[in-house]
Amino acid sequence: VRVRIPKSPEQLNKDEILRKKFYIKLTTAVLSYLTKSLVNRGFEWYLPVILSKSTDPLWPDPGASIEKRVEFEIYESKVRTTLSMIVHKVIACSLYSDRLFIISPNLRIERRERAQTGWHAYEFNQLDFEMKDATSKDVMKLVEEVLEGLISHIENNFSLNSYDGTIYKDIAPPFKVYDREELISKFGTKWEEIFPSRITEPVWIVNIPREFYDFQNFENGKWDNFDLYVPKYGEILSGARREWEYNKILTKMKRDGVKKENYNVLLELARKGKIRQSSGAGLGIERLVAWLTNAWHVCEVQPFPRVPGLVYEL
Ligand code: ASN
Repeated sequence: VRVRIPKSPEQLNKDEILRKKFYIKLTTAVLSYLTKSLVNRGFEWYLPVILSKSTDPLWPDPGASIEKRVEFEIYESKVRTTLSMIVHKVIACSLYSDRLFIISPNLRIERRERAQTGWHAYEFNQLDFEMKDATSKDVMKLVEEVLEGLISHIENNFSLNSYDGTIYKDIAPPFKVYDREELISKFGTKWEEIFPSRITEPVWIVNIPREFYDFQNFENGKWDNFDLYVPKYGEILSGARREWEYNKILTKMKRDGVKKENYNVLLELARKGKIRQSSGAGLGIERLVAWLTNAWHVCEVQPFPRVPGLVYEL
């Protein structure tokens, strides 16, 4: 099936502009509720960085599909655009804040065929947060609480009949937890495509092999990380307990072919024992809004759509 491709603002008719205004209103309500909830829970609010020598390797991650890595030189230094602020937030959590969050643009130049998934954008915004001395369970519990609060807030304060009238989501935490291995044996290796159509409420998926910063138990090989999947669409949040031990981080970088030269500061702090234990996650804002509104494409909720493979003037 080919997915309808979101248009640029100047291509929209009156009705489509009304719909866009609805997404913008809802995004405002979502951002306002989420930031308030985190600030009330003692989180400190950071502004994003965009250019850095060190950013998320997004590798190895079975879900990553990057067509191009954006790198260039400023002041005789090679910098990359932010893929996620994971490195910065782990360091900030060790040096500055017990709890912090950032709403940061993530630039991921996804392969152009991903326009058809309806679930990828080449620029999106992530609500990325990190908590010192917390476990994965603590983070999952916080996400469940905030999401449940958000949905009742929207239902109480937002006129739901504005568009489609069907944005009501019935959620009842705690969400079910599935091990990825269990899903592979049930649905095969393409479980990620099949599974979202088999669920009727958000669920957790745990134990996903991915980047060096997620904690892995070297004795049994299991990963202490998690994704939140929503019905019909798929993943809207991913997070983990973090690695903090120098030797483990180094071993994983070597194993996975990740260049350690890009992570000198993190490694040096870890070597000195200055990386504190933490857990955290990142929530895709546009994906959350797309799920809440039943949008047909995640880029549809963006005022200026960032569709993979399609560069509009705006
Ligand atoms: N934000 C994610 C996390 O906290 C990392 C990512 O975006 N790749 O685990």
